Amino acid sequence: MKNEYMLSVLETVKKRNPGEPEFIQAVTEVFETLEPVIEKRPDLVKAGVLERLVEPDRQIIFRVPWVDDNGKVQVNRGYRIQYNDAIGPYKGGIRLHPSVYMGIIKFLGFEQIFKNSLTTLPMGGAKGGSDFDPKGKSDNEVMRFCQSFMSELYKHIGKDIDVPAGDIGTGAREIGYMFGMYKKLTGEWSGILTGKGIPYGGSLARTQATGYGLCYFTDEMLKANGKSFEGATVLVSGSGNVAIYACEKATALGAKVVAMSDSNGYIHDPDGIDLDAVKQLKEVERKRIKEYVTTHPNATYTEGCSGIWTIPCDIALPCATQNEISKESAEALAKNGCYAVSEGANMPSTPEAIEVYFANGILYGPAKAANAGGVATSGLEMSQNSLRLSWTFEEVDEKLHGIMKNIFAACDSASKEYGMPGNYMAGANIAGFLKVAEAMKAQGCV
Ligand code: NDP
Ligand code: 2IT
Repeated sequence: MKNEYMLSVLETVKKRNPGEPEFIQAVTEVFETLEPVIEKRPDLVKAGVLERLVEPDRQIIFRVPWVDDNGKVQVNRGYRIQYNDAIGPYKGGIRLHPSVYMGIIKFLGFEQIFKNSLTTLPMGGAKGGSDFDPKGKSDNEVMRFCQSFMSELYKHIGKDIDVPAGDIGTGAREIGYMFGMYKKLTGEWSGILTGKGIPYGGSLARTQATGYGLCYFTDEMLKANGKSFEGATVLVSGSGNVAIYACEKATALGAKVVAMSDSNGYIHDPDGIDLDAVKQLKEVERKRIKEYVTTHPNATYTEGCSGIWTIPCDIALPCATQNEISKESAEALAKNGCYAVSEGANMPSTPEAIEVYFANGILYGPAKAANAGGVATSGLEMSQNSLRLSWTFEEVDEKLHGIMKNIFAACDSASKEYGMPGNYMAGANIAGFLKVAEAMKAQGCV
């Protein structure tokens, strides 16, 4: 990046956010691809759009005390960053993981602004979470934590203000407990969370949406470049919500998924992953992925996460967490002939890994575009709640499919318009940015 104005804004971001490398990484990536836009648009410079975009509207930090099963008080830290509401109410998930701190919530909230813009639905950007670890906790402990978390969060959210949802560690169980507490505290039934259970206002296909949407986007990207899922060998990292439904849809589109993982290690099943077995282990029994090999003798289990990327494949779908593909892992993928990497997780590729993709002509589907199907379907859940209607699975899935096709088309056309054909990362950042920037400019200096 050579633009002096952009370099100076980035310098301020670095000074104001010390010790938050993930946030700096996310902002740097977006800035690098926006250079040609900013050079064409002095009006956006004058309106201070970049300076305003990198500074969240507000950042809320709160204490979350709860009582464990031994009667001992535990204290976690809760976060909600309401980043930008230029195009709609704040929207974004809640991450529950011991690694959570301000820098992670901030990078996720920043990316969410552009992702939500790409969906074409009216949603601003936000993210929240806590350093609480649901793993190994009883249902009652999880419930007490969720109730305590909501007893502060409820003051800051609302169906036309801010609508949280799931992310790592927050699934249907956690959303249910949080929703119940909101209702009790306010005496109001309101669609203030998405990813709700089907009996109480959830949308059919929301559970599948991120993984399915990832495959719909990837399918468009592959087809535009003369490739397809049909007969392809695929790696999927993670074995949570996004990974499971990415595996399901990739398989339905004719691919063979041969590996999945969790934070301890990965399984390699050359016969193709038996997804029912993974669902039983992860969704029902909440066990570790290594248990898979006890019932599948042809499969192997290896400790450690990064080794999964050394398995030969055609397509890699990282669906676990940020920075899970390093430069070395990207080089291993390239060496083994992988021709596409498409991101279900948020920011799973390091900047060095992305350079390796481009240097080797690997098709790259960036997270903001490729995993936008989850939040898009959350937007459809909000619409259904407002209409007091429920659409069928097929109706929601068809709308999701259409949205993902449009997102690919928007990324493709912006990449061409700004002279970087095939660079869908630049296309996603530019297309997502322009809509928010126009809205911010039109609304004046607020
Ligand atoms: P889940 O909690 O359902 O699953 C997370 C999976 O990733 C688990 O297999 C988990 O393993 C693994 N994982 C988590 N942290 C790490 C880590 N530090 N190192 C290695 N593996 C890890 O979460 P989701 O499937 O919902 O989320 C996965 C990714 O997708 C995240 O990046 C999330 O932000 C992103 N995303 C999610 C959306 C959604 O709708 N849920 C929408 C868009 C993006 P273990 O069980 O061992 O912790
Ligand atoms: O990263 C994401 O887009 C999500 N975790 C989903 C957010 C949402 O509001 O559905």
